[in-house]
Amino acid sequence: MESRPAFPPGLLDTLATARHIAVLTGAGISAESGIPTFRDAQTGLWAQYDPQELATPWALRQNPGLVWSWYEWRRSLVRKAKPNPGHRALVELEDLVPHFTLITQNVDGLHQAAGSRHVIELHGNIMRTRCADCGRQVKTWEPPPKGQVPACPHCHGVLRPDVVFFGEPLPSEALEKALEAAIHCDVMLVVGTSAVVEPAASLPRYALQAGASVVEVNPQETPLSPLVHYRLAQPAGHVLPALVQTLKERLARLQGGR
Ligand code: BV8
Ligand code: ZN
Repeated sequence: MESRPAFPPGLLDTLATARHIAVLTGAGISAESGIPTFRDAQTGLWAQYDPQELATPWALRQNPGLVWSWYEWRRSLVRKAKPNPGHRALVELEDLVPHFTLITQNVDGLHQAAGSRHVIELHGNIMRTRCADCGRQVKTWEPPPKGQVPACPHCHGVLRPDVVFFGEPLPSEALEKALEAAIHCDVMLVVGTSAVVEPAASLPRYALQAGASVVEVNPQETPLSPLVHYRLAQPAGHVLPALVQTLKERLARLQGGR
């Protein structure tokens, strides 16, 4: 067994006694699955394009062909990507606590592919397509002429990925469930997010205000780092499996000891 990282004192007891653990994930948890994050310059999507320029309703209207092909490129990366040990560790964690809520900012569906059953997708899912005009979900369409966007088979409107663009509101039910979990959880794990995109970035702050212990898993510092109780400055794909395994052993000892 690889040598396990020593975890900060108190972290395991906090997790072992938690009734409700909420997890908020960002692009960083999918980095080890080969999906570029938004900010890692060397591979990040920002390097080629600025998502804030492309992931917007006006970009889709002004330059539908470019926006559509950017998403088709990203979908090709998602199709090749597999869940990594970080995603799988969260599936195991769900079975160790009485109440567990997984909230993701990611649009790649890798938590569901890993086996997580109830995933709150704050920003939609890149593998789903909907019509920007009539709003229907669309599964098949005629391939468009080069550089064009396919037309909705129902109303001939413009098709788009079923994601939340910058400047668009988040799905209200998803946001409400996420807020509910943030203010009621005992512990919030914040994994692989630069914690700047709102309103998702405010969820850990609500959890802190409500008295939860907040654990950040991120090799880099973020605006959240000074506020959290515990920081695990390692890649999620390494540290989450070790954390969950250590928690499992702690819980077994506690149950055995009872
Ligand atoms: C809204 C789907 C209101 C699309 C996404 C000022 C100017 C302009 C706008 C705003 C502004 N202030 C606030 C706003 C609003 C804006 C916003 O927050 N902008 C930010 C940039 C300032 N927010 C919005 O527009 C939201 N909507 O506010 O609507 C409204 C209300 C009513 C009516 C009308 C309007 C909508 C936000 C959602 C946007 N859509 N995604 C798509 O994917 O194409 S967000 C997109 O970016 C991702 O989904 C993700 O959420 C976000 C990127 O953030 P991260 O996930 O954190 O990824 P990032 O690369 O940044 O960080 C990765 C981290 O992982 C790093 O810290 C790295 O160190 C770490 N890491 C790397 N490897 C690992 C790792 N960690 C662990 N393990 C590793 N191995
Ligand atoms: Zn339509």
